Amino acid sequence: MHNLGQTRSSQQPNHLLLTADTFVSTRLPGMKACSAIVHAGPAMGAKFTQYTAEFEAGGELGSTAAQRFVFVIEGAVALEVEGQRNELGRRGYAYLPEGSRHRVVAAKTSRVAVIEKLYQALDSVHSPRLLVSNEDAVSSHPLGDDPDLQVKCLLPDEMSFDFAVNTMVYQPGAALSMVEMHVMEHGLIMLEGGGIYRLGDSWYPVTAGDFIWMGPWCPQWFGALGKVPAKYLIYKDWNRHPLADRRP
Ligand code: UGY
Ligand code: MN
Repeated sequence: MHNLGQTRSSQQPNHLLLTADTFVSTRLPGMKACSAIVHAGPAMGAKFTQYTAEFEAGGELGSTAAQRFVFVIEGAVALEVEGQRNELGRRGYAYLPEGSRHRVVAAKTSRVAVIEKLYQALDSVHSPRLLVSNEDAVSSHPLGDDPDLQVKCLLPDEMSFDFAVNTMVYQPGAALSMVEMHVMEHGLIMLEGGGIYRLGDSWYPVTAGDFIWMGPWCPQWFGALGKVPAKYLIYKDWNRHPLADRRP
């Protein structure tokens, strides 16, 4: 089906919506039986890269020079790092510090959200350690005073981390209480349900499988529609001075 050239995908200067019908797979160096749908990266102005890795059973990610965060959307992978083997099932995730030699090998056909960012060190703060966990093990808290909008912070609340990754779950009808405009950029994967995302001056219907990039200060608001909760995984740069990456 060619849909006569129609798609919900949209590329704008301060935001990007990518829907599954426009995904194109590519192979990144070192990948074996695995391909990447690259959603965001420096080529479009982002200071991080995010891709969905699609593994065949036994497939493997390549290495990275950056910090890496992986979240298992579907399937299961083995993470080999620091002489240990960790099984990551659905909603399992890991933070891998810059320079940590590791392997991510799929136990079966799997889809994994991968976020990579060059680390911005702080004087007198130790860089973060390896972290392996599962979203199910993290407790949630309401955003503001709305119990129908629950947030889970997957990384510890420590200055050493220069980015955050959270999940957000909206009960049907729940919405952000304000239009946010902030210095941080976002990479977002819709995991379940859907609704309406305001990005800049446009309102987009969005659903599970969509990816959104929001640049710094991009006006943003979301309201959940439908009969099931809407859930997304969201990245933001965090804990660093706005001039931190402008040092000559
Ligand atoms: O963390 C955030 O900035 C989040 N509330 N943004 C969003 O959901 N678009
Ligand atoms: Mn935000």
